[in-house]
Amino acid sequence: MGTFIFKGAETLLYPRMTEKRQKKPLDGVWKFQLDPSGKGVGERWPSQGIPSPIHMPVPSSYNDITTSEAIRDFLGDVWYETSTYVPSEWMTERIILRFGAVAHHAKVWVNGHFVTESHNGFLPFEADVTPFVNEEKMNRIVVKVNNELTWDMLPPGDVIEKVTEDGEIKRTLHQQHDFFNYAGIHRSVFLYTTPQTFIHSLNIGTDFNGETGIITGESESPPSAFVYYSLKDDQGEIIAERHGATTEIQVPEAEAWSPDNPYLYKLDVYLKDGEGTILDHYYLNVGIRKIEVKDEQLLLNGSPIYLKGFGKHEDAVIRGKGYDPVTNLRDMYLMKETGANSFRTAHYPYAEEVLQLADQLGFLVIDETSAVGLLSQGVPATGNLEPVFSNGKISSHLKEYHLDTLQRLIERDRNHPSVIMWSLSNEASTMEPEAEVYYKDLVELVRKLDDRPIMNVNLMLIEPEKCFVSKLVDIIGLNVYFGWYSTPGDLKAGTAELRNYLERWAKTHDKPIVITEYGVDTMPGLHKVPAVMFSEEFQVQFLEKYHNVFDEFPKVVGEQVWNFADFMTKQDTVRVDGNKKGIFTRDRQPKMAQYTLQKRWKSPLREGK
Ligand code: GCB
Repeated sequence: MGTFIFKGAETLLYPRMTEKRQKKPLDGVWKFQLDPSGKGVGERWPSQGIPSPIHMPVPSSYNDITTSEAIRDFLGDVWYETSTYVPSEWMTERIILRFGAVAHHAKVWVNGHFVTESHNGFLPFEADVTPFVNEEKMNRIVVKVNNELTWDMLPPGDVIEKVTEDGEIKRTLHQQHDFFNYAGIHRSVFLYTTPQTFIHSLNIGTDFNGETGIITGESESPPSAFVYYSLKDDQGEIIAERHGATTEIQVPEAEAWSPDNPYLYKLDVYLKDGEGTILDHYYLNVGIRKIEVKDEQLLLNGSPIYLKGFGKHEDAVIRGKGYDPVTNLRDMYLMKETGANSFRTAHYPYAEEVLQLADQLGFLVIDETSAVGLLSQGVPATGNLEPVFSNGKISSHLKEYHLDTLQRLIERDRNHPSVIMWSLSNEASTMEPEAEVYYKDLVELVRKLDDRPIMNVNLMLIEPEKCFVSKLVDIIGLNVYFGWYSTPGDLKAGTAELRNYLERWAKTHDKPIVITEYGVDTMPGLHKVPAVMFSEEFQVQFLEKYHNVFDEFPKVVGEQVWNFADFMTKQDTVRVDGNKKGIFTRDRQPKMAQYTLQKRWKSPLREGK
């Protein structure tokens, strides 16, 4: 299997309408067909259309839309098709076809011409389709999507083939990660335009010294054009104007961005020719804030901040992993209501629209790559871990893919004030010495691209004294389930184990710690006194006991419960219609534990909490 990396000339700027740019969402109902024998290309579906389609919504996972088990559990190629006119006035512009994300592999044709491919299920990709679109006829867009995982990509997985008793070959997916392998066109599809001379990229940085804010801007654009920045406050009043591709703007008496005051400035960026004519225009929201790790604390705008919140998933009833503004906003209001100030994009980059709202509503986001499952076991991981780094299971292809994902994640998300740190991976086999070289290269790449703190999230089997990666990062993420996966049901023993584990981490590393996961499966409506596992009472007691222990450790600078809501997993003996560790049900109604969190998170606990 070759490498899955495609560094094209694409830009990762989110499509926006301005007087110089247009966009047309292609979301809606598309045609769809399974292709179990992989005959679509041979039968020329890209140019002739897919022959026996059903209807399928975009964006959405395709798995849960119909009642067919064959579609839900399908492994292999599926095809999507839509058609659209392109307005005449677009014909002098660059016309770009952009996908927010397609899981996991996609090949795209426009009017029969192959235009691009992607092998990253959680990041955007696009193609300049200007040469391939017709002015007067409908344009056919065909996408082949494949949901198979390999160990050359993230998240890794294997397709296992077995011959059944009746001689059929049965293919199943073997995966380490604990979420359903939803697939399809998961995020919005846009056709958009840019002028021929256009802004390729923007890198906005901010700093804050308690009074003055500093905004730095860096724009990549053609040498023949001039860049011009105009900064406005939230009322649209101009605060500063600057010329030059690289700029620095000082904002006296700046309004600093924070979860309590998510104040956003607006930065308009123009490209002009020698005569001052505007060639291109793009804009961004800018939150002035400073995030740093210092003295074993996490500081926001110079003061300690304590993260309260959730590990989430992009997961909802029927839509699966399809981006849905309705669910997303409900989630954000529920999180605010619970007193949360943060969340982690476990276990992959989320839709750009999620981060846009996090900027506006004020959430601190731990932005994670799709590196989940870089270890020998699935869930629950107990007992001895087999090596994956030292025995070649993790190949140089996978590492290149990981580096590429990280780079593109940073390029996509670096302008969001809500993003406060990068999470390199979730629960990798970091007790192998070979992991050190692997992670050193990841850390080096991040340091080159951005100055935000770096986190890596650890499995509770990782021994602090033997971890080869934690020393490389700025802040340590810990996933802890003592009293659940170990000493099940015994919270006294569980909390003692937790205390001991945290003591060991605090002793071996002079870094702040965020509890990135803690939680228990809970059936809504199941009540038991005395509490037993899976009851609502048990979830409440688990949280309360864990919180008491967290409060003993000044180095613990955050707690994010696993999970915000119940979510779908593959079928397994340890899962009842999915993972039930949600504080909310899958349809976003509270379990009793929401009130436990609300009580704690809405009252001040210690500085920054
Ligand atoms: C973990 C994983 C998460 C699982 C969770 C669980 O440590 O990071 O993906 O869903 O445990 O519930 O077992």
